[in-house]
This record gives sequence, structure tokens and C-alpha cells, in this order.
Amino acid sequence: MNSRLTKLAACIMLMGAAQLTAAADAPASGHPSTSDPELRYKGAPVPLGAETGPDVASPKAPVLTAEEFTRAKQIYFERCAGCHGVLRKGATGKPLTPDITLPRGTDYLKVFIGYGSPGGMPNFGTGGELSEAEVTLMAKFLQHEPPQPPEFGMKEMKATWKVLVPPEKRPKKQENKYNLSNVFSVTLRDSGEVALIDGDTKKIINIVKTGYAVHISRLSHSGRYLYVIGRDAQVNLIDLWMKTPDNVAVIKVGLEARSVDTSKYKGYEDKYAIAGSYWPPQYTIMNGDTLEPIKIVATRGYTVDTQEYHPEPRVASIVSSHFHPEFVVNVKETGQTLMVNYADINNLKVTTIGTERFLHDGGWDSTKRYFMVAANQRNTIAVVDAKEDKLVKLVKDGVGKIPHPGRGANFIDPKFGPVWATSHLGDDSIVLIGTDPVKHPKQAWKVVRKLTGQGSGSLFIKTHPKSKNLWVDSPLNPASENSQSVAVFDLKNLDKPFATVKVAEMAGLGEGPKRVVQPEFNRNGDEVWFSVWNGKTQESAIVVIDDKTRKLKAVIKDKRLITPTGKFNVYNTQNDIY
Ligand code: DHE
Repeated sequence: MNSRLTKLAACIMLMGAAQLTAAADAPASGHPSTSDPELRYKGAPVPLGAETGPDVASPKAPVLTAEEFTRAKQIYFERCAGCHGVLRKGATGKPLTPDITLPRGTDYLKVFIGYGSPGGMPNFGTGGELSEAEVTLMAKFLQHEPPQPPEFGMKEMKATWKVLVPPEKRPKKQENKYNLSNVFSVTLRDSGEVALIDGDTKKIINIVKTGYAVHISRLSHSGRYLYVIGRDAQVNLIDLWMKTPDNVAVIKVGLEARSVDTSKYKGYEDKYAIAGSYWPPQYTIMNGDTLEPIKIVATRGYTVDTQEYHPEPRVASIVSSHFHPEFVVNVKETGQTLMVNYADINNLKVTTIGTERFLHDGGWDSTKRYFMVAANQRNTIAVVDAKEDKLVKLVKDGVGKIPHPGRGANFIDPKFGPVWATSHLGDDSIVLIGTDPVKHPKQAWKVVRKLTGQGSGSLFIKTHPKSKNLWVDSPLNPASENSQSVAVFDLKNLDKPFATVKVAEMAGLGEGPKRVVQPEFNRNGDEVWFSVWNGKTQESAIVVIDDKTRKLKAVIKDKRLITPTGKFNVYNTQNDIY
């Protein structure tokens, strides 16, 4: 960059990201003080192709050739959309629509992109991720109208839908000898597969092809069917009764997605599946055993607080109610929790509960009546009553920075009774929230205790009704001694500091980041499994710890275990045990 730009850079650095925000009425949380772990987490590529269009050349913006447009779109989806949104309306990052970017102009934007900002924007230029020409290209591109990816309706879904083994040709009973309740579905993030691992023998049963950058697995009520969703919105249905469990149906429900679940209410067991997508912003209800799409519902609408229209509110976590025939669908950018009643899909009843913006992940309390969902950029846990279909409380006091529970952890605090706990991406705290309004009304929906963990960058926390331990990971902590180990707390004595278990070291791997991620218990609750998540071309492993002794029990290594991350034990996932 030339000296004029360097001066401008210094000036903008001083002004900070607030300048970009001011005009835009951006989310109050915005970028300020975005930490390294957060950026690492949010900055993942969005699986939309450069062909996504159509392109709209804005007359006032700098001219771009068709080739430049294509290249810029690709860079945008790979590097920017995860934070700023596909339509640049602002998600966890600032809005970047032409009404904001055009008045700023190319030079200003070049500095921002090139040097980053104290508010959390990475320095794509000086950091070496983009060349100077690419920085200039992006600065110009951002002044044009955002190209909108195509919608994805019934016609498009049906074109991708395949029933590989029709229900009548499937096994009538379990045709293998596996103890299915102790099988684990392990996300192999960068190979677009899941590994089905026998929890008893620790042997791989099958490696099943799924969608791109596969994300989570969920179980049907019976435990027979496994549903897997990829970031490319591909849902795979795996029949665990087959001699070798494998895919029996597949569909794409959009262009980008993260969540899937199945109907669990009495009378509807295994009947429906639901998948939420990031793009288009919608959810799709499907037949449980074929994935045939039945109903698509858009989530575009108004934000809970300022009542502003949001064109791209993504569907985050989805869970299945045990109190009504309902799915609990959490819409991120608008902060609406939808109780979608599937009893009569043609006359769909949806109760819209205004909760808080930036809903992400969450789980049930131990009674499975209250859903605890993190509004992560608002440092809030929203508590939704699935029996009354009402918001109970927005827990804010005492919650740390960017709560990230996964599904959280339920246990009995010796002093305060039943609690649900979450760790945080943005700080080292673990907060315990009282969940028993009947016997412990004073503690209910309040942070009753704060534990101190290894550091920021935690994503998942776990215990089990039979365990006396609380396991907390910190895979995105900048220090490798923290990202490669986990903290374990004694549930009988929460005043005692945590013990460190050096999980990555136990795996005995070579080079690589070796992030230790997501504790998951086995069926009996006496083993806890961790992924040691290495680079795509490096060796990874699963480490199994004896929960009681906290000592190594087994290391599962196999060249097919490429980038293992989430693990989903059949029984615990099927029964919401965490
Ligand atoms: Fe996840 C759950 C979204 C990055 C591993 N992740 C979820 C859920 C959402 C979500 C909405 C809740 C699903 C539900 O319960 O229905 N995750 C996102 C993102 O948008 C984000 C931040 C960026 C992205 O580009 O995807 C993201 N997630 C990651 C990762 O980088 C992780 C650590 C590794 C990976 O496999 O990609 C990761 N996310 C997970 C896991 C769960 C999850 C393991 C399920 C946890 C559970 O116990 O249920």
C-alpha cells in the first residue's frame, strides 16, 4: 500500500470499527474486542460457489469485469460471508451494504481489508492472506450490490432427493450384531464423511459419505436412523439396522446449513425430520424415513428488539420437544424461537417466541422442559418453556463473554440444586444456571456459580448423570497447552480448582494444531471421548478417557479418521443426555 493509504490506515485504526457501524445501525455487540478464538470460529468458508449470482453492477461503484466479479464473489464467500452474512446485511460482523461502503470509497475500504481494525477485522493484506490486487478488488466489489444466491425451493430439493434404499427394502429387524446404543457417529469435517465407531470394541464400523464440511449428527426417537447434515445443506439418512449401516436417502435442503433433528413426541416417533438452513433462510420438514420434503418455511422477518427487517436470518439450533408435537427452531439474526407444531403440517401452527438476537447453540435442562439457548453475541442465555411455549427469562447477569454450550451440561450443584452449565468462547468462565423453579425458586434462571476454566476458546462442556466430573474443552484458545488439553472439575466439590488432562499428548501424534474438541460420553457414562483435531493432511485421533480415574483408556487411530470433530453417541443423543 502507498504512503497515503498508510496514513489513512493509521487514522482509521484510531477511529476504529465504530465508524463503519455508525451509519448502519449494526448489532450493538458488533465486532469490538473480537478475540482471536472468535474469529477463528466464525471465519469459516461459506459453501456457496462463485457462480452464485446474478451480479448487479451498481452504476456508482467502481467498474469490475465479469471475471473480477466472479473472483471477488469467491473470495467473499470464502473469507467474509461467515462474519458479514451472505447479503452483507451484518451477522456477527458489520453490515457492508453499498449505502455504507459507497460513501467510504475504495481507499478507505482497502485500508480496512488490508490492515484490519482494532474492532476485530483481520488484516487480510498485511497478514498475507490476500494480495494487494485482491485487497483492491474486494474494496471495489463491496461497493456493488451484494449478489444474491438463488432460492432453493421444492423443485430444487426434489432434484437432489434420492431414496437409495426404499423403506420396504430395508431390514425388518437389526441385521448386525453391534450394540447400537453405544455406536458413535463421528464428524470427519474435511473429508465430508462420518465414521461410525463401535463404542464397545472401539473399531470403525463404516465410513459413510455425507455432505461437504459435515457438521452434526442426530438420532431418530427409536435410535434406528441417524441424520447427518453438511454445511452444504446435504442431509444424509443412515439406517443403523443394515448389516453394514449406510446411507438410505439423501437430499439437499438449501445451499448452506447447520442443523437437523427428528420428531420425538409420542405418536410421532421417527415420523418427521427437520433441517434448518443458513441459505436460503428457511427450515424444511421431511418424511422421517425417506427425507421426502413436505413443507418449506421461510424465516425472513423482523428482529426481536428493533423490529427491523432482516433478509437473511439463519436457522441455528433445532431441538425436538417432549411436551408437544413441536420442533424448537432458533432463528439467529432476528432472535426468534419458533415452536413449530407438526401435528397438522398443512395447517402449520407456529408460536413465535421473541428471545434474543444471535441465537446459536443450546440444550435442554434435565427435565427436558426448558430449552437453554445461547444468544452468543449478546452474552445471554434465553430460557424457553416448551410446555407453556413461553419465554421464561433472558439470563444476562453473570453470563460470560460469548457463551457456547454445545448442548450444555446438567448436574446437581451440592449447594444450589439442579443446574445447567455453559462455557464461553470469549473468556475462561463456566457459568452454572439454576433450573429448578419448584424446589429451588430463588436460584432458578440465575447464574448461581461461576467456575474458572483453562482460558477462552471453549466450545463444548459435558457431563453424564452417572459421572462426577464436568469436562470442558478449549480448542480455540490461542495457547497450544490449553487448546491441546481439557479441564475437569469435580462435581462433588466445585470449590476445588480444575485438573488438567493433556489429551493431545496422550494421542501421541506428530505435527499439527491437535485441538482437543468436544467431550462425549459413552452409553454407560463411564468413558468420555475427545477428538484430537489435526490438519487435513495430518494424523488425528480419538482419545477415550476413563471417567472415574481420568486416565487414558484407549486411543483410536486410523488413516481414515480425517479431521474428527463432533461425536454423537447413539443413546445419549437419542435421549438428550448431557
Ligand atoms: Fe458448529 C453445533 C453453527 C463452527 C462443531 N454449530 C452447531 C449448531 C450450530 C452451529 C447452529 C447447533 C446445531 C443444533 O444443535 O441443531 N458452527 C456453526 C457455525 O455457524 C460456525 C460458527 C461456523 C461455520 O462455518 O460453520 C460453526 N462448529 C464449528 C466448528 O468449527 C466446529 C468446532 C468443528 C466442525 O466440525 O465444524 C463445530 N458445531 C460443532 C459441533 C456441534 C455444533 C460438534 C454439535 C455439538 C453438540 O454437542 O450437539
